Amino acid sequence: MPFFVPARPYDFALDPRHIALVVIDMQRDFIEPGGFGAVLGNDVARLTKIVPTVAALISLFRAHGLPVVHTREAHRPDLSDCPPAKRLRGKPGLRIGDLGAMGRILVAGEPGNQILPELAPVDGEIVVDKPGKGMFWATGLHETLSARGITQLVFAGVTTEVCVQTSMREANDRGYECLLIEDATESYFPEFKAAAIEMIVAQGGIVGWAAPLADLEKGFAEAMVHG
Ligand code: TIU
Repeated sequence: MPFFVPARPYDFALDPRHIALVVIDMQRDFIEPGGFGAVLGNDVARLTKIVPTVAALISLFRAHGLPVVHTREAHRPDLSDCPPAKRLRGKPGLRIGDLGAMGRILVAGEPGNQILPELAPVDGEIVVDKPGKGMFWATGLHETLSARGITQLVFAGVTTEVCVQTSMREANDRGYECLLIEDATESYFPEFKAAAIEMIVAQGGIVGWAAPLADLEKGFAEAMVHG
């Protein structure tokens, strides 16, 4: 049975039969020193603080037997899926594919490309390597989710205004209802995180809904009590 989660801009009607959690790019590349996030000039330390909240969110979905999707921003070792326009952007010390402190930057299979051990996928969960910022571009994920009857997505991960927001917008255009868990996402720029959330919920939820994890937990707990 659907139940309501207190959210902005208004309560989110969550249907456990049709929902999945999507955890965006909680990989070492963005969260530990020496990865892609750091070579772009960012202070990666501020992203680590959401790890316990993301872990609790994953646990909530697992406890209810609900699907969990993990994405990684990852390129093939031959970089055939990395357009020069992406690889050559800016003036980083190391570029995508170069050898860094955690192996080749943003390349599938390298140590830096692994999801943090605290948040590691378990058997049966969907793991998507995506060459772009959005999770649907060149991944086949829409077909996978559609085959399972998924029409609602709860979002977490990094970074709020880049891969999370892009994925939410892609999901929006494909007909999914999207709920962002505010304290389970983070940006290198606090003002961009705040602005991204405001953009998502503005105009009657033009991209989707937003709520803290506690309100999602409350929604699940009340649904359990009332059957
Ligand atoms: N740079 C930045 O904020 N993000 C990315 O490059 N990728 C993701 O957000 N995953």
